Amino acid sequence: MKGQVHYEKRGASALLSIDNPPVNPLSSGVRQGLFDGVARALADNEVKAIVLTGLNRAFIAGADISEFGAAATQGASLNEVLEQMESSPKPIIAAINGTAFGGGLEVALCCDYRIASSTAPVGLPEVKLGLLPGAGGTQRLPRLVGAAAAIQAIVSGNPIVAGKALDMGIVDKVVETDIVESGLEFAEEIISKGSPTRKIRDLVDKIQADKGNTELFELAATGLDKTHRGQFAPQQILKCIEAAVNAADFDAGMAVERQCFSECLSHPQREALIHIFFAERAANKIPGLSKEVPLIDVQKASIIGAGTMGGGIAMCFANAGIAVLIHDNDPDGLQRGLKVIAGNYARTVAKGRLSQQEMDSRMALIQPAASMDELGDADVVIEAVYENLDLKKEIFSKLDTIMKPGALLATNTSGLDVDAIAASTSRPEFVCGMHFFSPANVMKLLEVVKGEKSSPAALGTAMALGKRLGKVSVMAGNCPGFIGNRMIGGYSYQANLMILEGATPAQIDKVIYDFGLAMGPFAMADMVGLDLGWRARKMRGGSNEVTSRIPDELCELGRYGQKNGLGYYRYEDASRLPIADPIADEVIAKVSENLGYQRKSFSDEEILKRCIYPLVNIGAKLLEEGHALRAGDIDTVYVNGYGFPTYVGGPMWFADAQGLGEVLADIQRFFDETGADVWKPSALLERLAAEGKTFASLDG
Ligand code: 3H9
Repeated sequence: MKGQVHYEKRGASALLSIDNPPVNPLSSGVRQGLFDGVARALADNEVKAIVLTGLNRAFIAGADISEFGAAATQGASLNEVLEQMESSPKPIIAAINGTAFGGGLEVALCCDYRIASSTAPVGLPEVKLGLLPGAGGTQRLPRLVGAAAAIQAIVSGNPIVAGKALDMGIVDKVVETDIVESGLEFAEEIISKGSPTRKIRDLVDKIQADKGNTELFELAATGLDKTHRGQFAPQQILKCIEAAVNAADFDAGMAVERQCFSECLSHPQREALIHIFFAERAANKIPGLSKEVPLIDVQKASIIGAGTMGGGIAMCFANAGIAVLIHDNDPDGLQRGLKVIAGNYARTVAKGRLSQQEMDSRMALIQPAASMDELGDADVVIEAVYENLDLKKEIFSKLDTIMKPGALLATNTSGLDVDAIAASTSRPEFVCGMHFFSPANVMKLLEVVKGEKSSPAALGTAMALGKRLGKVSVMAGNCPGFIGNRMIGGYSYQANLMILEGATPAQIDKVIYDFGLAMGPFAMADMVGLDLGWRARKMRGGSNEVTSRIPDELCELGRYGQKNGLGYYRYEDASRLPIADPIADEVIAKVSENLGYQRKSFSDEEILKRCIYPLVNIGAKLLEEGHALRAGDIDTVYVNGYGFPTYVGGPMWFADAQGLGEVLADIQRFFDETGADVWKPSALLERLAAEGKTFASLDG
């Protein structure tokens, strides 16, 4: 176990500097180093105060997440460290240099004073990992800020900027100057006052004020149904904060926290959420893509297409401070697109989430280009026109003549052949896919699509750009639909088949909603508009797909979805709430009978398997083919791009949790019953099931 805390005597203070790069989690070496450092300072009569800070970019990022669920770790436990700090007769000053999250803030809350650099965020984000602050955070924060503010901070898990932390009373001082020197000066002041200590556990005023306020907790619990539906940890957080207010004393509250923390720790949601935390970071690491590859320095971007996607992508660049030119071959469309962008920003300003000044500077970064020829000087161009391969090829052959040498040429296609697009240029090595999800300025996911000839520089640049734009980027191979859309086809098809076989849209949607998605496939179809697909099919001269028959019939009857209040459901007035409609159900039953289906009833379990297992089987095929690099990449795509519940961990993690033997048995049964290609078991799934392994075991 490596010592990860440096000890230095500076005047009458001991300076303890945590050094566990890059973000100083509380690994065993840090815990032991803190314990030893504080013990040494306490034993030294010349030391009158202790200053604690972090080297690197964080103060402390929290407990070491990789240790959860692992074998028992060495050295002092976090509780031993915190008890020693809190009982220290010499004052301890946290000099918060950077991120202080989770256990990191809890360490600071055991110090007597906290000063923070103005750029340092603090917070208790454990809920995002299916946990709760388990080192006294649920007991100390309410004593400092009151129960309502503590609920807001801990249940949301959101970062709190230093200035706000000062206003809330979490930190005592915010400094613009060197944090270590400021911490030492602060310590001198405290020493000059006789080194008084100040323990949060002894503060009672705030929690006294909340005693008996049952309404606060009842309201908060009701709110969780909206903000944290289906999640375990938030309920436990409320229990702990209620104990902070109502338990007999601090130690009794701590006992409740310990119990609730351990229940969260052993809950499957915790494992799933931590899986996603590491999967999102692993997705960014591309085997064979060396750090030495020189990337394109992106200062300026260009976008072709000012529709919903192009506009959203332009906003992503402007939000990241990158100048962007946007072109559309329809001048009116370009003006409309700019108006939509301005409208989007204005709504954010109206909600108080963006200042007018910030909106103005972002709008100034987005400039229209009347002609494609103006785009050539950009370091990256992203084509975002509608899905037509010939049109995209034509645009890329023109871009080839316009764009400066060494620029990245990316297509935002959601599933077309990137190699065919690249082949229309003389520089396919600079071409790749950058598939944003709609609305592009909101959705976190970016699929970076590797063409056969895409160079490491092009791919590395696209991945790095994704990070700059605040996206979670996943590399996908060039196959129809890439990762996400290739898989979703199986899900939608099965849902549409089941309503022919006897299920109702409301039953299927409820199963999917209860599973944790925001809405089921039919509520979603109504929202998008049934007429879009219907018109497209008509233009192609109709479709032979049996699953098109119901939406076609609904459209023939003038039921286009939410837009005219009738679709698979009916909608009252301007409400978006889907109401099951016997008339639509009758239409469905009639189409199905005309097609010769014997309608049957479905259990919720069967519906869930029919919807989710195609994702698993196709996901396994993507892994087999190498079009997805890791099972965790697929899960990352699904939680960030398709609203799959994070606390289930993504489709591949979900399958692992069911047991791959069980999953395979169901897939095999569906295949035997239907012979449908989607159910032909993937060879990888068969191998893993036979070996008793999981998809996660492939990722190491
Ligand atoms: C907790 O504290 C429980 C306690 O209440 C009670 C205990 C009893 N541990 O994100 P990045 C790694 S729960 C281990 O790319 P950024 C990360 O995997 C914890 N490793 O950088 C990555 O590794 P790699 C509560 C961690 O600058 C590298 O550091 N705390 C941890 O974009 C860089 O990370 C949290 O939930 C960790 N705690 O963002 C905070 N944190 O390079 C979780 C990071 O090998 N962390 N790593 O891929 C974060 O939110 C972000 O990582 C942070 C930095 C904002 C800190």
